[in-house]
Amino acid sequence: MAGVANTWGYGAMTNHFGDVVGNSKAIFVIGANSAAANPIGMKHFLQAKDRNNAKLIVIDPVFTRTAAKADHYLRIRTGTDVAFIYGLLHIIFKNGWEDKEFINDRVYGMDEIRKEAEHWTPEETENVTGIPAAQIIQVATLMAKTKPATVVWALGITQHSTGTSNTRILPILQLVLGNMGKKGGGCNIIRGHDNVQGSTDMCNLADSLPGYYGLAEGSWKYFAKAWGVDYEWLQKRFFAPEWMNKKGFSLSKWWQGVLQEEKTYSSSPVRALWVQGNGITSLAQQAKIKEALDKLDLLVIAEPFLNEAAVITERKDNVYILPVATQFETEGSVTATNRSAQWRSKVVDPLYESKTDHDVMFEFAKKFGFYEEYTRAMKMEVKDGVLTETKKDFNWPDDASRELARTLKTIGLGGWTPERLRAHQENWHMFDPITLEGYGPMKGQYYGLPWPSWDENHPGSPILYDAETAVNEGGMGFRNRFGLEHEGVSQLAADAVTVKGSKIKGGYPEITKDNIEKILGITLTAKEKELIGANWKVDISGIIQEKCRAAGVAPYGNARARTIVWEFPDPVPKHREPIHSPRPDLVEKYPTYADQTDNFRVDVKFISEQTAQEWAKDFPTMLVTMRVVNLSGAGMLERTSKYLSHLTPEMFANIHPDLALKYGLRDGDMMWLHAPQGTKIKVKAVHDFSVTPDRIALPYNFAGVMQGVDLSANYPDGTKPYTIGESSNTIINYGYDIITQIPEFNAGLCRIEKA
Ligand SMILES: Nc1nc2c(c(=O)[nH]1)N[C@H]1C(S)=C(S)[C@@H](COP(=O)(O)OP(=O)(O)OC[C@H]3O[C@@H](n4cnc5c(=O)[nH]c(N)nc54)[C@H](O)[C@@H]3O)O[C@H]1N2
Ligand SMILES: Nc1nc2c(c(=O)[nH]1)N[C@H]1C(S)=C(S)[C@@H](COP(=O)(O)OP(=O)(O)OC[C@H]3O[C@@H](n4cnc5c(=O)[nH]c(N)nc54)[C@H](O)[C@@H]3O)O[C@H]1N2
Ligand SMILES: [Mo]
Repeated sequence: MAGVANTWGYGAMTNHFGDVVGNSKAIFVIGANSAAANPIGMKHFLQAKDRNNAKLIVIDPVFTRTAAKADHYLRIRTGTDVAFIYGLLHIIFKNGWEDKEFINDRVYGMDEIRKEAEHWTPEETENVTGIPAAQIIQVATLMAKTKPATVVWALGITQHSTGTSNTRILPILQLVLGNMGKKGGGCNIIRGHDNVQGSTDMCNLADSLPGYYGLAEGSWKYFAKAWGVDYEWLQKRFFAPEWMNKKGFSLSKWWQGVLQEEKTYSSSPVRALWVQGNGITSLAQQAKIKEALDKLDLLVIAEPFLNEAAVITERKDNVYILPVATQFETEGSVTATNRSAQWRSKVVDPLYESKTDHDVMFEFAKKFGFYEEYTRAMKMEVKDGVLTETKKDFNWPDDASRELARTLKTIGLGGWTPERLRAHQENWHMFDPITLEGYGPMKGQYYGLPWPSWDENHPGSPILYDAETAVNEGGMGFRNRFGLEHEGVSQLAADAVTVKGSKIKGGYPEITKDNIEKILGITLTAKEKELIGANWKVDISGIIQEKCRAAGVAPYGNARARTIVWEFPDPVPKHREPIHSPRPDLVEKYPTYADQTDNFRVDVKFISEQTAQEWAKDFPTMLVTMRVVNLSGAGMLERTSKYLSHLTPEMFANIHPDLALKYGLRDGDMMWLHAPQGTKIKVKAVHDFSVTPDRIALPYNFAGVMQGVDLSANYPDGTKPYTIGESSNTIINYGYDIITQIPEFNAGLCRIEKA
C-alpha cells in the first residue's frame, strides 16, 4: 500500500539488490533490520553470502533477526554512528588503506574528514559507542581489504537529531574506500513504504518542489511554464508572495503550528488538517498531537481504512472521513527503492462509494476553483521545441506520466514514457535479476529504467556515478551542483576522470545555455538559441539533452563529491550526543546543536532540552523502536486482519530479564514506561535477550489506547481493529533532526515502573 504523505526516509539506492547478489563481497548493514522490515531485500543479502561468500556486518543496538545472520555483529549505543564511522576511518587513514586515486580525482574536502577522524582513536570510539576497540579494528580491516563492499542503511540511521550527519558520514566512508560508482559497492539505502521513493521524487515534502527543485523564484517560474499557468497566478495561491519560497510545516511538527502557545512563523496558525495516507499515530509526540487535533477547526481524513487520528481526538464535530480506494483499484507508475519505475494495472474498479486518490484531489480542485489550472499540463506536449496545449482532454494516468517525464529533469525522468513503462511491465520475464539488463524486445534497457533515464532512448542508470560506463549506457560522474569552485578549489572531477565515451576529457560543469557551445564544442542555430532554456534543469525545448546525448555527456556535469557541506551547521559530520543521552559526561564533551528558530516555521529545541536537567538520572533506560514482520506503519491495515493481528495480540516491549528483575517484572507482567516529557504508556514486558539490560525495544504499530486509557468507544461502529494498544509514539522523546526535522524515534530514555 502506498502511504501517500510519506516523507521520512531519504536518499535512494545508488545500486540495487541484484547488484548486491552478483557483486558485493561485504555487506555493511547499519541501522536496518531487513529480516523484519524488508524480507525481500534480506533474501538478497543471504544469496550474496551463498554466492560470493560475502561477509555480512550488522551494526545495531539490538540483536535483531538480521544480526542473527551476521558474520560480525557490533552492538552500538543508539545515536553514536558518526563516532563509529570516524573510528573506522581513523584506522583506515592510519594504515593508508584509503583509495588515494579515487579521493584525489573525484572527491572534494577529504582533508577535513581526515582531521576529524584523528580524534576518534579506537579507545575513544569504544568509550562513546560501546563497541569494543578490537571489534572496531577488525571491521575496519575487513572493510578496507574486502572490495567491493556495499553499505546498507534505513531508519536506525535517519531517526536521530544527527540523522543528516549519519546519512553523510556513510557515503564518505564509501568515498574513502573507493566503493562509489562500482558494481557491488555504493550506498543501498532501503526506502520504507512501497513507492516512498516515488512520493519524495514527486514532492511529498515541505521544503522543495517536485523533482527536488528548490523553493526559489526560478523553479516556480519553470513550473509555471511547465504547467501552462501564469507565475502571478501561482503567487496568488499564497497568503503573500514571500510565503512562496518558505518551507511549509513538516509532517512531524504540524501540531506545533496548531497550538497557539507555541510560537510559529506562519501567516496564521494551522486551522484545518487534511490527512491522505498518513496514520497520524505513527508520529512522535502523540499527547501534543491529540491536543492539536482537538483544537483544529476541521479534520478531513481521506483513506481506505479508519484512521486512528479520528479515535485519539475528543472532538465530536467537523471530522470527515472520505473513503479512498486502495492501490489495487487504480493504475499508474510507482518508484522502487533502486529508482526503477514499475507500472501497475488496476485489479478492480474502486469499490462501493470510494474514489481513487487522484479523483479525490480532482474533486478538491474543482470545489476550490482551480481544476483547469491543476490539470492543464496533462493536455500539453512539446511541439517543435515549444510546450503547447494540444488536447481537449487528458487521459489518466498516461498523460500524468508524460507530464512527469517532460518536466522532472533534475532526476532525469525524461525516458519514463507510459509506453516504455508498460512494456517493462509486460516483459518482466525478459530482464536479468542480477544486472537488470533486458533481453529480446527489452535489449538495451535496464529494468524499470532506473533514473536518471535522460531521454526516450536512454536505458536507465542501474548504478549511479559509474564513470566507466558511457552516459548513453547508464554511466555518469558525480553531479556538479555546488558551483565550479569553493575556496579556490575546483569542484569538477580531475582530468583523469573521463566518463567512458564522452567527448569531453575529464570533469565538466553542468550544461547551460551560456556554456553549451564552448563545453560541447558546437554551434547552435539562431532558432535553437531562441528556444533553449537557461540550463539543463529548465530546458523545456529538450535541446540541451539532445546535444548532450550526441556528445556522450550527462547534462548535470562531471564533478567531485563534496564531503563538506558549507551551508550546514556541521560542515563536516560531527558526533553529537542524542538530546536525551544516557551519558551526562559525554553531553558535556559532545553537546547537541544550538536551539533553532523558524525551521519549517517552528522553533526547535536542541541544547536547551538536552541540558534542561540530567535526564539520565530519572530516566535511566534507553529506548529504541522496532518493526515487527506482521504489522506495518501505524498498523491499521494489519490490525484489521484477524490472522496478522493475532501474531502480536497486544502491545509489548522487549526487555532483558536482568532489567526486568530489577523492577520485579516477570515475563508477561504489565509495566508503565515514563518519558521525559511527562507522558507514559502501559505495556506488557516480554523477556527477551535481543536487548541488553540498559535498553528496551518497542514496536510502533499500535494505537487505540493512550496513557492507560482504552479508546475503544471512540471507534465508529464496526471499525475497531482486532488489536489495539498503546502507541510507542506517546513516549518517544522530544527531538528532531537539525535539517530534515525527522523525529528522534531511535534515541531516547525512559523510566520503568511495575504496573
Ligand atoms: N516510534 C516510531 N514511529 C515511527 C517510525 C519508527 O520507526 N518508530 N517510523 C516512521 C516511518 S519510517 C514511517 S514511514 C511512518 C509510517 O507510518 P504511516 O505514514 O502512518 O504509514 P502507514 O500506517 O503504512 O499508512 C498510513 C495510512 O495510509 C493509509 N493508506 C494505505 N493505502 C492508501 C492509499 O492508497 N491511499 C490513501 N489515501 N491512503 C492509504 C493506511 O490505511 C494508513 O492509515 O511511521 C513513522 N513512525
Ligand atoms: N513488517 C514491516 N515492514 C516494514 C515496515 C513496517 O512497519 N513493518 N515499515 C516500512 C518502513 S516505512 C520503513 S522506513 C522500513 C524501515 O526499515 P528498517 O529501518 O530496517 O526497520 P527498523 O525495524 O526500524 O530497523 C531499524 C534498526 O535500527 C536500529 N537502530 C536504532 N537506533 C540505532 C542507531 O542509533 N544506530 C544503529 N546503527 N542502529 C540503530 C534498530 O534497533 C533497528 O533494528 O521498513 C519498512 N518495512
Ligand atoms: Mo518509512
